[in-house]
Amino acid sequence: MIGRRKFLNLSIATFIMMSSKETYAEGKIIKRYKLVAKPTDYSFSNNQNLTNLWLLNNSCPGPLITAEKGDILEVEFTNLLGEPTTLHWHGIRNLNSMDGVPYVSQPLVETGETFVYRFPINETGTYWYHAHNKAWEHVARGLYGPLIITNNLNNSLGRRDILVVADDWLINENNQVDEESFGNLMHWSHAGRYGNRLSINGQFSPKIEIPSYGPLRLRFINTSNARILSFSLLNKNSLNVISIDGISCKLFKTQKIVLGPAQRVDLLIEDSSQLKSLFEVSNKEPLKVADFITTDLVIEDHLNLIDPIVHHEVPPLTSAKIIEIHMQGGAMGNLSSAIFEGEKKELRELALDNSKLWAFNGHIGNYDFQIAKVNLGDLIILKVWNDTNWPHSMHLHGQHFWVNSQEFGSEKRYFFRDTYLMDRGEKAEFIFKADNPGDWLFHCHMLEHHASGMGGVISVA
Ligand SMILES: [Cu+2]
Repeated sequence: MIGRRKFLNLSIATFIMMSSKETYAEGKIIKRYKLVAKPTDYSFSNNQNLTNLWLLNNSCPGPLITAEKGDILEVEFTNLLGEPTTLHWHGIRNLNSMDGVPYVSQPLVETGETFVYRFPINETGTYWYHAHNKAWEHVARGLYGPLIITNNLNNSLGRRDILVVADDWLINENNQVDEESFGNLMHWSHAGRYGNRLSINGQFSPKIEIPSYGPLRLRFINTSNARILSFSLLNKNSLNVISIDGISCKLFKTQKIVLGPAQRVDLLIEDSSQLKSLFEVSNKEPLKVADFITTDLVIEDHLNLIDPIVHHEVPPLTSAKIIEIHMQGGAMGNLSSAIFEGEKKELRELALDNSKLWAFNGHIGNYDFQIAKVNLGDLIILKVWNDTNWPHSMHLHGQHFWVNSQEFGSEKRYFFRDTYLMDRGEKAEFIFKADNPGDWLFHCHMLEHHASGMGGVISVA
């Protein structure tokens, strides 16, 4: 945990370094945004009463932030929520001081305060940003938005580059965010807080405008607190996956895409005239969640739909350092006691007194729980065993990792991603080169699980 004083010194040093354009930002374009977080009345569809959300710039999802690979992104963030928060840039291989994790890499941004996030963008892809303090509540109330990095750009995405930002809301009979369920241990010990309405791009059952023919890129982002979403277009053509968690991959086909919380997948659609509706297909009955409507005949060209593939080869693992992570806890689990704040406690006591339910290696995780300390440049294998009765969407901050997985089809293959959805009982190896210095969070992105113990810090120094 870093103290406020230490941080202030660090931020002044950072400011001096960054305000010196000659040494730091030479030849780089600084892309500037302002985000203001505050409570806002919002309409999910035309015929519904307003719902009070916590939004960035009154927008749901928050405003699209775009930059080009090689730019410096600067976001002046002002908090007018009435309680402290921070912003995390999910999937960005960030400077540690800009990663937005309270108590680890920055102090909380209090109400009325402004914090300037400023960092270089080194990779194209589909990312997102979201609140990282009490994320189980702040993200559920709407504090998130898409972040898209391209190779070249005229301040907005092309008309063939389409966002599909999905969220799962728990809305009560008064059409408001269900507040009573925040902190509900039943949710926290099971799958997390599930919603009852699915929004796409901030609307219930929207009509997504697309050009009437020609190729398209669809960028899916699952911003749900806890719900795993499966999408299909339900026509006989299979889906062409071209990117996973922001990283371009060699095109491959699949029938549906499954997205754990925080995961992203980009699809290439060969001809937009084939697109009719989008379905969520987790349940037996497919649920239509959006329609595509064609607007006009477009004769623009189709440039830049696919980012060049940067090869991220799985390195030889002979010299790798192994870190074992045994995930335990939750309902129907095998955790009877765990160490919390230096003291061994029974699970019942942990749950009732501290709302703690999940553990790594027998320790209730927290922002100040260090899973491991590794040397800069080490090749690391996190041997992760999900020894619980629930799936978990495991996210590593600060870097992507390779994981040999069966998530698309029956054959195991390596994917390079920042969030991996683990089945109950699954053992997986997360492989990464620890070449980004700092304290990096590793946690479940089912946000209620993180809040109740499923998280810790891997320090790279
Ligand atoms: Cu989890």
